Amino acid sequence: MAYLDQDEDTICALATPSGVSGIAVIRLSGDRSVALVRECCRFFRQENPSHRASVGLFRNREGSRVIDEVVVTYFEEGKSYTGEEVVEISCHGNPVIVSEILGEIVDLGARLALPGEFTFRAFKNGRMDLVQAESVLSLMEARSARIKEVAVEQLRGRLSERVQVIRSKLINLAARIEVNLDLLSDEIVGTSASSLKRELILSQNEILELLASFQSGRILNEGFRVVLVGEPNVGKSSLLNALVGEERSIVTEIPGTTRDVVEKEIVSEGVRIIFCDTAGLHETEDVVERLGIQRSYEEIRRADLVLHVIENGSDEKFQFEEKLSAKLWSVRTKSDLMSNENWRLSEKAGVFVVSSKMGWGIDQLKKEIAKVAVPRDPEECLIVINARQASLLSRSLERMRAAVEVCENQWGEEILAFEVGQVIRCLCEMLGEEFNDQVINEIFGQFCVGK
Ligand SMILES: Nc1nc2c(ncn2[C@@H]2O[C@H](COP(=O)(O)OP(=O)(O)OP(=O)(O)O)[C@@H](O)[C@H]2O)c(=O)[nH]1
Ligand SMILES: [Mg+2]
Repeated sequence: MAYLDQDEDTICALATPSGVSGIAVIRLSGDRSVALVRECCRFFRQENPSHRASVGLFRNREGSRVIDEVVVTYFEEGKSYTGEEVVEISCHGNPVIVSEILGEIVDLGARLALPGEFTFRAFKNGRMDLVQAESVLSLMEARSARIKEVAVEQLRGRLSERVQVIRSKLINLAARIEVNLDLLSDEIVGTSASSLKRELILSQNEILELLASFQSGRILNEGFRVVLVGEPNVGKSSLLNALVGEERSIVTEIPGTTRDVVEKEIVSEGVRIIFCDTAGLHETEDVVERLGIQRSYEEIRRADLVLHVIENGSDEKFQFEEKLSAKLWSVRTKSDLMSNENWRLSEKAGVFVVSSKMGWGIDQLKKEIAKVAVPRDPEECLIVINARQASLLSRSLERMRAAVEVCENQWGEEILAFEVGQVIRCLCEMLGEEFNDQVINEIFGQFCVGK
């Protein structure tokens, strides 16, 4: 698959899911789009106004047979999604009709589009940068309201703008370093060194901030893993069921009921949260239970948040052997059986007190989880959600740190100019101003055909 080699063709594809539907939309892009569609849609005029739809019959190219009644919408070059001449044909949503229409168009000389080729053309024609193109994919794959919100903002260019601002500051800085290089005056070098360093650190912090948002982005994308652990019979499975609002995990009064990891994903406050119920942790000779406990530990290592579930009134006997990278909260269950005194003490100690049986404290716990999963702040939509972008930001940060070090140690402006230049290159690569075939194939190959 090579997007860059196939530039001149007029491309076509079904833009809606295949199968039976109300309507299906077939999209064409390229400078022969209108001419090709006119061969089959005689009602469709050559001198159409842009964004105007017209209705009529789609016939085979000999004109001998009607394939369907269709609506054809024309988008002028420069005013379309791809930036090229685009025509969209809306037909009845039947795969037979779709394949007949596509067959006619391909026979007339259009080529079936590669996955994501429409978006690739939008990128190539400067309708969007690479960050925006990637946001189209995120937008289509978004499985929660929050990540969709982030993707829409990226499509509108908010993240790109932030990267451009950082880059233009660095370009300005690089220019001033060049001037210093030319002048080679000790005095100028001396006075500007401290201000250069200040500015470098400011830009470094801006890059760091963007990179740090990738952690939130990862959680938005993959979901926030909350693992329920504790001794047998303390009410872990009951708590999972109460949190997800269905009888997902088996509950009995027999200790050692849960022996495998039971997962359930919900969306709370627009954030995907994956709850994992685990086997109760204790010393046992039972082979199946031991394997289950091993899995509990594996889940603890993958967790973003561990809920240590403790039964009302009992002590926190259980100790985690290894240092946890995830957050750890204590939850006291069965509060319906709790004495007032015990309740008071637990609340004071900052642990959550819940009753799965009565539903007490469950909503509050869920809200708190959503809050820590992805904190909301005024810049909440400026979140990096793409691994390629994060890795380029991470490379920029490395070079930026090197630049600050050069500045601090006064190792010379030539090296400084080189390092700043490297940061600028990484940011250009992020926006897609520098790219290679492989990167383009990887990015657009993830799209579906027709987008
Ligand atoms: N009164 C009361 N009983 C509860 C509550 N939550 C759980 N139980 C009871 O406690 C017992 C154990 O509950 P489970 O949810 O199966 O406990 P578990 O921690 O998953 O147990 P294992 O899977 O064996 O480790 C069951 O009899 C539940 O009905 C609660 O909030 N109040
Ligand atoms: Mg259980």
